[in-house]
Amino acid sequence: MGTITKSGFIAIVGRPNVGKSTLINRLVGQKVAIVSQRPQTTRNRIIAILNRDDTQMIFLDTPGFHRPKNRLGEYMEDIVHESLADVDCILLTVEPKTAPTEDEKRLIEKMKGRDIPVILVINKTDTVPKPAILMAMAAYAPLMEFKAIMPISARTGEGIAELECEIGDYMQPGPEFYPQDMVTDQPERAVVAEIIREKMLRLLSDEIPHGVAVAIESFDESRDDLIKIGACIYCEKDSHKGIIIGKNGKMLKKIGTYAREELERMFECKVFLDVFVKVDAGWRNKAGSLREFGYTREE
Ligand SMILES: Nc1nc2c(ncn2[C@@H]2O[C@H](COP(=O)(O)OP(=O)(O)OP(=O)(O)O)[C@@H](O)[C@H]2O)c(=O)[nH]1
Ligand SMILES: [Mg+2]
Repeated sequence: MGTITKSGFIAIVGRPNVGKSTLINRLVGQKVAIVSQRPQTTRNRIIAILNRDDTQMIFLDTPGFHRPKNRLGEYMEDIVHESLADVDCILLTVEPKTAPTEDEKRLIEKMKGRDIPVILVINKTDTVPKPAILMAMAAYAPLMEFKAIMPISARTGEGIAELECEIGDYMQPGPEFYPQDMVTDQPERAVVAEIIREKMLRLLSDEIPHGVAVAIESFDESRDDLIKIGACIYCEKDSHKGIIIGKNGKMLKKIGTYAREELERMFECKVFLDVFVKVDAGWRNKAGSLREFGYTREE
């Protein structure tokens, strides 16, 4: 590890599902943020740290920018606003398949006049032919002054080295803000809760995964060879609880097994994971529940 002489904060913003979390994972070469094919996967700001030679780049993954429909959504929007302040560079991430949306235009309005360099990142270039990428560039370029327009594929890694190089230009002389062996600021409990939520986003349909929160009730590392974790899934309705548990408990078992397998790989030891389900009706609009599930900012 070398001495860090340059550093900076980079916010990754954009509407839901454009691949912001996939990008942050790709940039640091490790899964720090969960990813799903559904919009509104990320709910919190997640920090990931990349050290390159003398430079420390601190990336902020943010929730997809959308019009909030409940207090959880308002919290997510606040996180985006906060992330736009006090950063050295912003990556506005978009997809080449769609024209600029209302949400994206609203987000761009918030970035204007901040005097922070914005790079337009056109992600998912692996999904479209070249002319579509050029069309996307032409559609977004007039909306504000971008320092650069970078087509990338967070999935294949194409364009990532070039993007990193471009970001390097906006890093400032300064110290390391995080120890060089640190990749994310998330506590282990938060990582576990997110992985369980990711499995639900994958396995359950419709609105159900959007209405769940996961609370880690116990985390016991007292044994060297085994971590014992107790987790509770909170959902909004009795009918949802039934679906999450499934016939003869099959669905819950599947969620638990998938999560445990990933956690065992991550912690490199055996994991005993006990998951149960409770109903907390309307939690997405209840301040107390939001606080309990970690959707509040510590001042
Ligand atoms: N083909 C392709 N798919 C991608 C790429 N990047 C992301 N995806 C997929 O797009 C979907 C959304 O990815 P996420 O990283 O969760 O998107 P996000 O912007 O973080 O979404 P929110 O957290 O909801 O705002 C997932 O199914 C990803 O696998 C890419 O470069 N190419
Ligand atoms: Mg995300």
